[in-house]
Amino acid sequence: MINVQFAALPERWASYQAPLRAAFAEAGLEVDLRLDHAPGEVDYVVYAPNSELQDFTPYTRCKAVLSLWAGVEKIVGNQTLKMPLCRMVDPGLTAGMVEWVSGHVLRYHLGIDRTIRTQDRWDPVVPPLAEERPVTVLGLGALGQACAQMLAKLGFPVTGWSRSEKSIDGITCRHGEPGLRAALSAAEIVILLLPDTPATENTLNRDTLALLPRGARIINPGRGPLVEDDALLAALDSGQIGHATLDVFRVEPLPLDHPYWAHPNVTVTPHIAAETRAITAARVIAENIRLGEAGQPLRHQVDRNLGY
Ligand code: NDP
Ligand code: OXD
Repeated sequence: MINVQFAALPERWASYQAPLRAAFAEAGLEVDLRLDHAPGEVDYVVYAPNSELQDFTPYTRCKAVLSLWAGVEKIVGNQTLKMPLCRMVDPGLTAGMVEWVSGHVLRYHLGIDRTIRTQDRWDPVVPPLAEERPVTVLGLGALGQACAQMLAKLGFPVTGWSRSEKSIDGITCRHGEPGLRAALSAAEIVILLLPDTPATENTLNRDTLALLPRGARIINPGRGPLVEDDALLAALDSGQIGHATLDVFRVEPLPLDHPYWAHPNVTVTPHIAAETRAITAARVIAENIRLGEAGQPLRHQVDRNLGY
């Protein structure tokens, strides 16, 4: 019997319990899934970083912590967590992010706000074709790559930027510090899908925002610290940035007195770009436990040095 502890906000238990049990059965795993195993008897922890569990010291035989979240910045530095940590790569979450990003890119591209604002007059403005609108995706991981590929399918010339060198069909790939300038210099719409690490903090700052063509739009479903807030507000006020759609913030919920709420050229969404979906995520968790029990390498292991 494999003992699996579910450690997330209590309300998540109702939505995850049945899908996890079904996925374990489907994978041929005999699992005792509970909220309250004795820590010393737990083999795997299914984990959300906002759970009460923060001290892993008593989890002496735990073989891995399997996160339900893609972003692991809240847990990656936890010194009590000595066992492997895996982040979530879930087809349902990826599909949600692709839909959210595509929708917000098309809002900008087609000028949908202008159409809504001009319902009192016949004032035709024909949007350019997607092929005339360069788009850049910062981060070419599970989510960034899927979004970049969908945007390329829609016809946008897509540039992607990552830490390591990549080659992806239909995407112009840049990497590392020197690649950032090239990735930003023509981008009319920039999407941030980087993890929150010391190396990615303030990726968009006064200097990098200035590299963009005037009036560029920013879409951030990555993490708040990727953007230097004061620099973005200044760029919005000067017109260097035309509009920003922000889903994630340094402090969440975004405080009601934060200037983003009142800014006419900012759309705030409450960290809803993409959620882990219980049915598909449960299969990912089960597959990782199956691999662990078979002595094979776990998928999507976090590199503690890189922080993602
Ligand atoms: P991945 O780990 O799969 O991808 C991260 C990407 O960022 C990789 O391409 C990586 O490069 C790149 N990267 C990391 N550090 C740097 C750096 N210093 N310079 C350049 N590129 C860098 O993550 P996911 O795609 O799964 O998720 C991305 C983020 O999306 C999550 O970390 C999370 O913060 C956020 N998220 C937000 C959600 C929401 O609802 N708003 C939902 C889910 C996730 P390389 O490929 O070379 O490693
Ligand atoms: C995640 C998120 O990291 O929801 O999974 O932001």
